[in-house]
Amino acid sequence: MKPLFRAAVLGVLISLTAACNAENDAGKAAAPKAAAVAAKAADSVKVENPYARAVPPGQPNSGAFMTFVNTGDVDHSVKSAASPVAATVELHTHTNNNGVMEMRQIPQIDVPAKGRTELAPGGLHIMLIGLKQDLKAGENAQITLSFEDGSTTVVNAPIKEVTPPAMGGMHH
Ligand SMILES: [Cu+2]
Repeated sequence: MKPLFRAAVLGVLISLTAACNAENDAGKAAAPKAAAVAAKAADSVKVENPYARAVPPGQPNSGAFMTFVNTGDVDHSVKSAASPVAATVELHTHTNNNGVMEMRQIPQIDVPAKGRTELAPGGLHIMLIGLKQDLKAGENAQITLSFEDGSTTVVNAPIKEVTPPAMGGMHH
């Protein structure tokens, strides 16, 4: 219990520090930029191989996948995503509930320092809910990712046909 609590406090302190820095930066907007500025999450986390799942016309939902690569020495996390192609965009994972794969929303997707986090069918994904347009293979879906420090990355995900993971495929 105690180490967990300490980690939580440390996390809060780090976020507080980050918030203070952000405030200071905003306050000094008119002043010349400081020489050294902490790297933003959006600069440290690279996005590799993004794609969105093509769906037949009339299908209400789809998913997008990509790999996050954290090149920095600080843990980062994706807190939310948005896209002009969907009314709602959520961060999701799959859990195996007695052999039944179920999806659920998660508050964030962590990308550890010097680490990578892969989003893939059957696992972590960005859920596109309430599609506003057909997702046709060969086109692109723009997705904006927001990180824990408020920085953002715009990803242009090619739309591709994706074969869903076979039911029961986990048992091979
Ligand atoms: Cu989902």
